[in-house]
Formats: sequence, C-alpha cells, structure tokens
Amino acid sequence: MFNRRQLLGAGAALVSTAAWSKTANAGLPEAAIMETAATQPPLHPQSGPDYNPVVTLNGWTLPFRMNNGVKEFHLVAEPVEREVAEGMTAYLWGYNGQSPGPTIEAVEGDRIRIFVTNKLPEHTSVHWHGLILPSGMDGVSGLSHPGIPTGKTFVYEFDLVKSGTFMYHPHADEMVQMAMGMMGMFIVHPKDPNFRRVDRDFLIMLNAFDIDPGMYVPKVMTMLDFSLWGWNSRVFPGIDPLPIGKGERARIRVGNLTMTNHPIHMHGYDFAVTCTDGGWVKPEAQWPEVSIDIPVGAMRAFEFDAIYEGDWAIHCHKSHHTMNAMGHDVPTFVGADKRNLTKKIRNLQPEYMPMGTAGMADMGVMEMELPDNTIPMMTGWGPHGPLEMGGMFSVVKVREGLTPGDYSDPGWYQNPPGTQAYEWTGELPEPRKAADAQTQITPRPGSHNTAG
Ligand SMILES: [Cu+2]
Repeated sequence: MFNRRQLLGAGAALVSTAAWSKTANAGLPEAAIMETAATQPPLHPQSGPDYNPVVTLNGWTLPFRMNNGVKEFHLVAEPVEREVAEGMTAYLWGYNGQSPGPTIEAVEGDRIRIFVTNKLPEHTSVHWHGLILPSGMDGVSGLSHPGIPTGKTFVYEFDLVKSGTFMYHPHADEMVQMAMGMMGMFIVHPKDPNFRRVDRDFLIMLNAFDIDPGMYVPKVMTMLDFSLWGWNSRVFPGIDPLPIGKGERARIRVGNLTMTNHPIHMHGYDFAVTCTDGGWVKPEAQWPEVSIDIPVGAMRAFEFDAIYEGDWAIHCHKSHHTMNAMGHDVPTFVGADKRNLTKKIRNLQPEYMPMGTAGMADMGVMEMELPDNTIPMMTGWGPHGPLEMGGMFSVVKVREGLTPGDYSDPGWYQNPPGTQAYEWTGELPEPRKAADAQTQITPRPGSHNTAG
C-alpha cells in the first residue's frame, strides 16, 4: 500500500508539477482546475445554439474555447485530493483537480477536440461511453490507439452526431483507474433548444470506494465489499441537495460505473424514464417509476414536473448503500441480552459500550470517537432529528418561488399545519366527512410525468 507522498511523488518524478503550464504548452487550451467540492453554478452557453446547462452535484462543467469552429477542451488525468464529506479526504485519481472529472457539455452537431494530458504514473486513455464516433477515437488503449504515456498529450476529435446522456472513463488499466475515481459525464444537448427542454437538469455519477477508516487511498482490488457508496465522489451528508422551483420541470441523469446495480428511489413523485445512454425514449415508450435501477455501465435519465412542495428523500434503495465506512464483519446483536457480558467486559475496559442490542439507530446520535479521516456509518441531521443515513442519499427540495437557475440550499421545508405525522395522545380531532374539501390534504395526482 502506498501513502500520499509516494503517490504524488511517483507523479512528480515523472512529470514536474509545473510541466504543463500555459507557457510550456502554448498551443493547448488552458486546463481549468477546480479546487472545491461545492456544486458549481451552471455554465451558460456564450455562443452557438441555446441550451439549459446541466448542474453536476458537487461538481462542475469544463470550460472550452472555440478554435476555427471547433470546440476545444483540455482534460488532465492526474492524482487528486477529494473531500468525500467533511472530515474525510480521499487520495484519488481524477481529472483537472477533482474526481469525478468535470462534466463535458456540448451541442449536437458540434465538432469537438479534446486534449488529454496524462499526469498519472502510468499510461491512460479516455473512452467516450455511448457516443457515436470513429473507431480510432474510441479510447480503448491497445485497440483504438496506443495508451497515452505519462507526460504526453493525445488529441481526440469527432463530431457529435446525436444528443443525449453519456460518460467518459479510462479504458486502460481500467479496474485500477476506475477504482481510483476516474470518470466523468458527457452531455450533448439537442440542436433544437426546445426538444425535451427542462428547467433543472441534475447529474449524478454513482461510485464506490473501499477505504478503511483512517486510510486515504482506495483498495483497488475490491470487487464487492466497498465501504463508501458515493454520488460524484461524495457521500451523505456531503452531498448537496437538489433545489427545484415549484412547477418547474426537472431531469435527473444518473450514470453507474460501480461494480453493482443501484435502484435509485425518489420520494413524493412518480417520474418518467426519458433517456438512456442509448438515446431519448420516445414519449409513447416512456414508463412510470418511483425507483429506477441503474445497471452497471449504464445511464438513466428521468423527468417530472415538480408540483408537490416538500423535502423529498432521494437515495439508493440498497440499504447498505446509504451507510458510510461500513464494516461487514460486525456481528448482529439484535435481541441479545448483553447485560451480564457488559458488566464483565467493563471490569477490563470501563468505557466498553454494548452495540446494537435494540437495532442500530442509536449510532445516528452517538458521538463515538473515530479514527482520523473517516465518517460515521449513520449520520446527518434533519429538522426533526438524526437522519441515520450516509452514502448515496440526498434531498430533493421543491419550493415555491425559487429563482430560476438558483441552486443554493433553500433550507428545511416547513410542513403546513395538519400535514405532518404526530404522536397520538389519546384524543383525535372530530372525524370529518371525506367529501368535505377541507379534509383534502394530499396533493391530487395528475398526468404530470409524461414528456411534453
Ligand atoms: Cu446502491
């Protein structure tokens, strides 16, 4: 196992950290670097066809330059430090300072040129998942072209012949490089700005890391027992919420480059599955869901009209995937009487705490001493107590009167009187007739989930 100094040192020995500065590579477009894991505002198009830009949760969009009608981007594959949540940083591999890499956004019909500079200690390549392109641009090292050696820059150039929801990732030492966090999303907007237009368009890349408490570098050989389940290389409570104005149409696009499938469940709504990495789903073929399974190596996009106000959980429905720093060898003590045992152990170790005899919910409140650089298994606080969540979890916040394009956190939802579960204390309000309009507190569903 190598530590951070060795990791960075390996890169530095091969490429000086300043080797690709602007003066050294005058012909290359500037490679923008992101230094924070905060969600960056959408990048609006300055020229060309109009589109509503996407927002990558806890991520950003790569700027480009125009060169003789070609959109030029510059990706730098390199070791990065990623804060996965407050209190925990991981030493990953990524692009332009972050994992996942920046989102690439362009328009159907564009000719694009992507410079890829390799600052990793081994060769790499970039595969453009789902895009239709020439065979030699497909980024499978050894098959499409030789791997990009350390310190070198390769150029990929192709036309975007279809719009949709795509990804990019290495196709070179793939197991290691993807386990280290190398992946990103690639959105191609339709040429017609009114085709499938939405008001909010969110991106989530699912990922999984195996990092022991107190460690910084993922174990790359892990196949099944991951300890951190992330969205865009963040884990709850480090994942930003998804604010949506009441009445706006929203799309959420989810890509999966982990080793298992993830059923993504959103509360409060039914939604329509409108796009895959294969293309747009025709209106008559769209189907309703409240959970959408994202297969390995695939993307799904779903849409809904945000007509129901509230704070709505959105999470992976595999319950172990909404936990952090999972230990898989913890025995189950539910129902066990450990009182006698506790007494005996406390003779030897006075601070011993019996765990989990009544379930594990007490872990959400407990401030246990943790090693440096890890996060509790169940954590996060809501307006009404501990959420007991981690990993792949966030909150869709639908609010009246949000400014279009404003993605700042609107805070917690105040449930209107009479619309929140409460403790029964022996008296009930007078029963009212169901026909009485006053008793209607549940929003009436409409045919809101079909594509416009
Ligand atoms: Cu999952």
